[in-house]
Amino acid sequence: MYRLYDFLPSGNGYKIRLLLNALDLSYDLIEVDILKGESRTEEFLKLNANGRIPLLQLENGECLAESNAILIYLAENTPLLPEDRLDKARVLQWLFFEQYNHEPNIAVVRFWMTHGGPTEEQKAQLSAKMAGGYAALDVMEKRLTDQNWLVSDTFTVADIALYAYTHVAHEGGFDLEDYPAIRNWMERIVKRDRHVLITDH
Ligand SMILES: N[C@@H](CCC(=O)N[C@@H](CS)C(=O)NCC(=O)O)C(=O)O
Repeated sequence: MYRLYDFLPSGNGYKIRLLLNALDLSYDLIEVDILKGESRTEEFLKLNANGRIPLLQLENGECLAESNAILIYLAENTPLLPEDRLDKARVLQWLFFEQYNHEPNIAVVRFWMTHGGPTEEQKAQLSAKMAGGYAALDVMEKRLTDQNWLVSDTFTVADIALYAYTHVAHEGGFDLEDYPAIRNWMERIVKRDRHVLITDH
């Protein structure tokens, strides 16, 4: 049985819970309260030297970190990761985009806003972070205006990775009113079998 170390409000962790449920895979959830430093204990650092969730422990005890690497591992040989070389690379394209352009803006601002921010220091970065977040949403909107899904018109782990923080972007103050294609895409995701909420596992 897989063991997932996770913190339920985390979008990075939610990606893994979305995928495990979509694939109907059972797992044990080990909750790690990152706000109390539980991902930085000596014990946890032995599992992930980077001190972060999500962390997937396999049946043989091996541990895998980085949400998008975990998505690729679990989705291998399933319909959620295309076999076609170019389509598979396009999934990776969206996963790298998510980590470089989307998450550092949208997830970070959400974290600030839901944890007592913005502080004076955060305020100094806020407009750049908001602009970066909207720029990422613009890229997604353009893609989803013509297609139902991000890659090859089938639901893949690219959609899971981008959905995780997009669906809670409003908690950071992002307004999705001008993003109808993204809103329709999110509705399609919610209607899929075995969809779970960010608070679920
Ligand atoms: N790039 C990593 C980011 C992981 C990450 O930032 N995790 C945060 C929660 S979303 C965390 O564990 N923070 C606790 C800490 O830094 O102590 C991934 O995609 O998994």
